[in-house]
Amino acid sequence: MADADRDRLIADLTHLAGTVARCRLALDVAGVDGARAERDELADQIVDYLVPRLGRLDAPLLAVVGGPTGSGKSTLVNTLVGREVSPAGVLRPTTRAPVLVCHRDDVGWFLEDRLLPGLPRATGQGQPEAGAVLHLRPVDELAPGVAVLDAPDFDSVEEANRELATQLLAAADLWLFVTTAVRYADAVPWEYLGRARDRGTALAVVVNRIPPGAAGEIEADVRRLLAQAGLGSVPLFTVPQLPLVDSRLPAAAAAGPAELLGDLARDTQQRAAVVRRTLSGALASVTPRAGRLVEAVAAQERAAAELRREVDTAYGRARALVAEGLGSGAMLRAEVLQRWQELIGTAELMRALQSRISRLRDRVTGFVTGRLAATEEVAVEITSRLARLVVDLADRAALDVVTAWRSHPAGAALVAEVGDLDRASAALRSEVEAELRAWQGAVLELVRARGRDKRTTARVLALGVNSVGVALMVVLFSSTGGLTGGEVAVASGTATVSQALLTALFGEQAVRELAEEARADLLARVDRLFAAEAGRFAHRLAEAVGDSPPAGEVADAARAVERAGGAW
Ligand SMILES: Nc1nc2c(ncn2[C@@H]2O[C@H](COP(=O)(O)OP(=O)(O)OP(=O)(O)O)[C@@H](O)[C@H]2O)c(=O)[nH]1
Ligand SMILES: [Mg+2]
Repeated sequence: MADADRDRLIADLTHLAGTVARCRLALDVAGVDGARAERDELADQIVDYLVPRLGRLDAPLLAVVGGPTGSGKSTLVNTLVGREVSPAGVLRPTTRAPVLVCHRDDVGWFLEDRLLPGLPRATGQGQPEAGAVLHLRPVDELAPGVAVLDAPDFDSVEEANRELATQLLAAADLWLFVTTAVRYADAVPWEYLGRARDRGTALAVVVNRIPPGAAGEIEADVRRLLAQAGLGSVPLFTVPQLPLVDSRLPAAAAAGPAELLGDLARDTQQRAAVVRRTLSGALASVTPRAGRLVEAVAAQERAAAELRREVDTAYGRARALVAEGLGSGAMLRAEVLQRWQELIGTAELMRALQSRISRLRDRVTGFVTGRLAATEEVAVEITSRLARLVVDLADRAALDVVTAWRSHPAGAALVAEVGDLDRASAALRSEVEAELRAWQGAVLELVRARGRDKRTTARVLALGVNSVGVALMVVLFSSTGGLTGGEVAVASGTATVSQALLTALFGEQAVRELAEEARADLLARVDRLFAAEAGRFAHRLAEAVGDSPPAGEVADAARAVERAGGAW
């Protein structure tokens, strides 16, 4: 592969790892735990292994010794080196931080922290401390070219151990799987072996602590299991159960694995072949793994859409009920309407409207005197009733969403801490009132603007813009019939006189338009208020989802790697 192609592949892999790591998978949908683990493993393996390995194909081969706790991994490593480099012990688990043993000449590469860049290095000779620190042990006893890493176990009660072991195995050029005569059939190790098989990781199996005389039988059984798992060609070594000296077996007991590592150290080509094989396998595994992640991200998007739909439904319902409520007559109490009607419903006023403007001015004096209090009363009435309706419906919508989210697998966690989310926000009432006052102002503006010709303007001014505006609101709130002209005559007395007043001023068609405009404006304002209320839920969701990339972005990043990796 040409350098430029390799650089391209490295850049695309780096981009993919970043994209993968940003996938939050925050919503609890079915299978999300597995998807989260797979996301971490994929991002880690790219950063920990693929990128540094592609960057330096000739770097020392890393053999990671992994397996269940107490299987004798540390004992085997000590035996291979010929002295104690990683303490073995009776407490389970013993090894809690990875210990990497290599020839002195190779330590530079591992110190560079290109490989496993997230793990800080420690080079002291003391007892390794627990934690995600890579302890480096440069020695003369191992040949240059091959490093051995004693990993924490992957089946212990320590979750940190398991995660670290998984991460280390994904960084291995070669995996030395250590198990024992007693435990080789355990389930967990076979899951890991299956993963190594799927990713094409170079692998050798060591069965430790074989009782005298049982080697043949156990070896045959393990081979059978390996073949069943599609790992029939994997090298298999058996190590007899022997007394230990200084935490080590006699060197001859581990001759098989020692020879394997020795050969790799000696033979550059063989070493390069192992590296290539694992690297190709890991690279080939990226596409299907990223594909599964894309699926998981898409499932998150579907869940988010479902949750958003619940919000839309609840607030859509609230909006419809407001629209319905406007024409139901519920916004104005009968006695308020009554006073308003008494004021404007006089035959005298209607006659005055028909008369010349100078006469009108003279004849509406009584109306003008009474009008201030009555218009104010109607305006206040509308504001408070409507505000209550909007807030009540917002309360109900909020509770509806919380209830719906609670019963949705992905929503429950989002409303676990419900706070004040199950009711309208505290500031809503004053916001609604302010918005309604603004709307009333806009209605007056509408009325004022309608008086296009001089005559109408003069009449509107003579009656008072406020009164005409209130007449319009009354028409609007008395009955939806107010919008359809003629039928309204029988619908409501107050609306009728208001309508008559307005019709006398503007004409029937213009009244209809005015009412429609005022109604649309009001509903638009209510929509904005509800949108802000619904926004609180959208915010919760957005907080959980964060800047998680969309499925398409992950798919694109994966495709780029697939294209760039094709030449490999
Ligand atoms: N007699 C004998 N004891 C062994 C042998 N292999 C391991 N042991 C003992 O088994 C125990 C576990 O060995 P370790 O090498 O610490 O096992 P490990 O796989 O590194 O365990 P963790 O670090 O906990 O994952 C120790 O007490 C060892 O002394 C062996 O071949 N013979
Ligand atoms: Mg150990």
